[in-house]
Amino acid sequence: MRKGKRTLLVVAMITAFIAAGLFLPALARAGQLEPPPGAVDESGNPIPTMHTLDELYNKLEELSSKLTAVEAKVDALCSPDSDGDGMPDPLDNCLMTANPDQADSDADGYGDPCDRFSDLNNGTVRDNDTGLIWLKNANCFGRKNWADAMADAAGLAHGSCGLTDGSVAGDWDLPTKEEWPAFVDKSYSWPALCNAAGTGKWSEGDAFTGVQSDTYWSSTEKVDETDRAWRVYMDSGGVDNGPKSNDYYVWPVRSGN
Ligand SMILES: [Ca+2]
Ligand SMILES: [Ca+2]
Ligand SMILES: [Ca+2]
Repeated sequence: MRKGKRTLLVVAMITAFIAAGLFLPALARAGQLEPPPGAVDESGNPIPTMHTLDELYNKLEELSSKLTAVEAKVDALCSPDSDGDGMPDPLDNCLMTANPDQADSDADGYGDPCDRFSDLNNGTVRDNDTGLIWLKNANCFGRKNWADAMADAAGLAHGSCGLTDGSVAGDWDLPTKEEWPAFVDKSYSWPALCNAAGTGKWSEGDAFTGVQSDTYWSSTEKVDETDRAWRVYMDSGGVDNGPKSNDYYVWPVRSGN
């Protein structure tokens, strides 16, 4: 045998001895893949079953997702509490109304004091019946003819009318003639609008501001008379159409996405 080959053989043998010395005890401690049923070690303890790499990987994945959930919970608990009711914003079922008990009688996820309308604390109010997001300020633009009202709504964005919602021009529109009847509450008049809880008539700030018991534009043109568009009377909640040249109030809305 040549000297080079002999050296290689010696190195291989030493490596094998070291490997055996390092790993055999570990294997003994880790257990066997499939020990015989009821097998015990010399002390009488059950021989543990060794986990496969797949099992260990799955366990790590499981632990990792649990850790992520705990981190999210900690983040939520450390968030601001805008209404000071002891429930941090991400967990509060009624963000801008103090409701420490978080009561939610109909279990729809919206606390009793804002069961119908939720003030999102960013210049917007969510209609919890329809999911639409309305401008909190129902009189940011005054009275406009239909074309100007449409332009005002289309140009609305974060930074104007009290908005801090990250919206951009193009997100907002006037309500359609179908969205108005779904929004008003004809149980009430002057205006035909309920409060945030859905239990009484609207009053200033609950949840909207500046609501006019007057006429508001919709975005829907009259099909057979294109110089007319649909409008809502907020005093009664009724909807009909009028000449686009008339000046009515502007109340933009956007989707909840
Ligand atoms: Ca709170
Ligand atoms: Ca609250
Ligand atoms: Ca509720």
